[in-house]
Amino acid sequence: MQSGWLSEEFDPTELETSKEVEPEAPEAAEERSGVSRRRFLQGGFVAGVATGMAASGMLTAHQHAHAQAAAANPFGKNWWPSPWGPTDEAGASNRITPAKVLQASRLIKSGKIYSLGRVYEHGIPLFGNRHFSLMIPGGPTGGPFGTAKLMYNDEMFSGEIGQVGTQFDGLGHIGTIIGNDIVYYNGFKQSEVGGTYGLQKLGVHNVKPFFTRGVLIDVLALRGGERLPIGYVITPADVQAALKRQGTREPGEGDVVLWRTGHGKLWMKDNAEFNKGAPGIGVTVAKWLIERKVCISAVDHWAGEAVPGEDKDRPFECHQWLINMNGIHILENLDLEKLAAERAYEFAFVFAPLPLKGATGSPGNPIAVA
Ligand code: UVW
Repeated sequence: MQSGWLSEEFDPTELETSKEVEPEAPEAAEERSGVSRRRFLQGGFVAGVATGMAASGMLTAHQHAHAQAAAANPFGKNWWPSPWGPTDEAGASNRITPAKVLQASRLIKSGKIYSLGRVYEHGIPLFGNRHFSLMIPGGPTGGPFGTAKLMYNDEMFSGEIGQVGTQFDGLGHIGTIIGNDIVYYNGFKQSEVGGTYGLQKLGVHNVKPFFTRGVLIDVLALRGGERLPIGYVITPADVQAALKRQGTREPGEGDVVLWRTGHGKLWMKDNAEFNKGAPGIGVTVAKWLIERKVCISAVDHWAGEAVPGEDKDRPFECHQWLINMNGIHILENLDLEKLAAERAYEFAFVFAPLPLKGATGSPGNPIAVA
């Protein structure tokens, strides 16, 4: 890892806690034990401290309960409140400021629009048992109306509307079990988030529209071949080399990073191979994105990250680091081939998630304007 790859500035352990969720005690345990904050991030350390202190009688029952709850947090430490306060539900979309919009608009040189979304249709690859169905009832659905004999068609749709095809992951999509609860972005608990007819908190309708700088990082062009192999984890060295090769400035605050792996070439050509796994970022590069305060990490396949990733026992862990802990969205199943072919590495990125109340994500057609 290069020095500065994960700077001292980013550390979710620095965040204060405010919501009433069990694992709030590690600070206290930490102070008592004199253990450095950073070491709490290291696997197994918290559990060891809690158990050790309890065994030696150093903790009261209450303290012990808290320390055990902290031990149950797979990340060892709370990640809330968010940088936008304890009630925020918009996450990194808050980074799209008027200044950011103006900066992005200056990247438009030719006015060429690249459509990055996939067509939603029968036969697209789907994750697990998700489904997609669109039918036209009636054929035609209704009419005729009036003497001019107007006829019309509607469509009937069913499916996980925010989680099929080109999909934008909202902040209610991913949670982490801590003790007896599931904890989401900004410390919201399952009891606050859950809702039969849509999430009560963190629904995708809370996300602000994106008009910002987009940066394509073409790792496939760097590494060569038809596509990166399944399970290939993009390294920090890959990122730096790809940016250098392209002559592209590093991503910064509020930017969208789009990763080209080539895995998307399998889309509807070999769905079985497509769904087997994916190349992509691992937690190391996810932390680099967090450090740079980007607002979306986007990719040309279903998984959003490498599958399997850096740690095979922690599948989809980038989803936790980005969405759950830092409010950074993941955008999946983009078609990045045209951007790559025309070497459009930097552009204005535009996407407005559908304001589907209480949904976990959104379909849509993001565009790049170069
Ligand atoms: C999961 O991570 C479960 O889903 P997706 O990759 O579609 O966001």
